[in-house]
Amino acid sequence: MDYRNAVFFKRNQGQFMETPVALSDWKLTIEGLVKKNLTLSFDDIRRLPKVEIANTLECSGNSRSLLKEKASGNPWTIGGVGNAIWGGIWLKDILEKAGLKENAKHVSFEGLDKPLGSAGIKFIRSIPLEKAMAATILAYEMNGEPLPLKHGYPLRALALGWTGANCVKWLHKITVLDRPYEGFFMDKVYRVFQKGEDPKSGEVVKNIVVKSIIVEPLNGEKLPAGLVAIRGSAYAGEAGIEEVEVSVDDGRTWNPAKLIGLQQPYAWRHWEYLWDVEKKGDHSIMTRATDTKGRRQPENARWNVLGYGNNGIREHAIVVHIV
Ligand SMILES: Nc1nc2c(c(=O)[nH]1)N[C@H]1C(S)=C(S)[C@@H](COP(=O)(O)O)O[C@H]1N2
Ligand SMILES: [Mo]
Repeated sequence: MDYRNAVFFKRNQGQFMETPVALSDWKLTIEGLVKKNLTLSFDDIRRLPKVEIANTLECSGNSRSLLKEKASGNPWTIGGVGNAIWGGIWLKDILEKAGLKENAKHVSFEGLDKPLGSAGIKFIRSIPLEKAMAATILAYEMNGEPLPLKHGYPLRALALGWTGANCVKWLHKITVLDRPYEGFFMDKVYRVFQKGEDPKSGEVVKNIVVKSIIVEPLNGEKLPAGLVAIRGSAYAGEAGIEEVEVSVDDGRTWNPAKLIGLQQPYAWRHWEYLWDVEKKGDHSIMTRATDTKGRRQPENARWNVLGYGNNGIREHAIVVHIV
């Protein structure tokens, strides 16, 4: 497997698929508020116009465990994010083939994976029709290889620039609805709410928010004085990255990092800052990204019960020891 696919984070609310479905048995159905139900084979999908696009996928709860106040959920630090070039088709093309009824407003996705636990709740998610028509693909390739089993073979949805929960894997059924799908994974989780509030009253987590992460050096690393290469990624969901700045003096001064590679919507951008350090002892390193819509990371994250969308500058600071 391509090494980038091998190291890409994986996350599942249900059971992981253990064995790939035989392509000859696999079908994608499109039903609900459409003029004509469709059943497509994998070959039918492959015959549609192909799109290749770079897109960052981040778990809604990534960085949750960096919050100062504990939040419930999988204790991610910064590893719940990855970027790949995905190949597939525009969802719009098949929705147009099926034809939308006038009251069509949302599109739900269901995978082949079995639910976890005795409640038997399937991971079914819906997105607004507008997003489905404008910027959602169904991917069958990842970095030039067939979509790996752990990432949804043979086909997954990718609502471009939106968090992982909006991107159903092992896709086999699409239903067009007149309202958001109702169920545990829509109503109880992936919503931003405070203690004592009804989860369903909270906003649904959609767009990935602007964030920068440091991947080199590591938090707590001991380094000799001299030139230290500080490197990482920055991403902003539907927007591109305009600027990344680095502070090595606890936020008193900020220095622009060099951005590496292309500026594109949906895709992350690598960056680098070469720091010349002589002073021995502990130093904090912080970064802040600004996206192409002028939004910048906040000093601290906005806390919520399930710890979604942590993009705080201070939460992502690291400390290195210069020896
Ligand atoms: N069918 C299905 N799709 C799913 C999930 C799931 O449990 N079942 N989990 C979602 C969540 S929460 C995330 S973060 C992403 C992770 O995608 P990855 O495993 O390819 O990184 O898949 C999403 N799609
Ligand atoms: Mo997730």
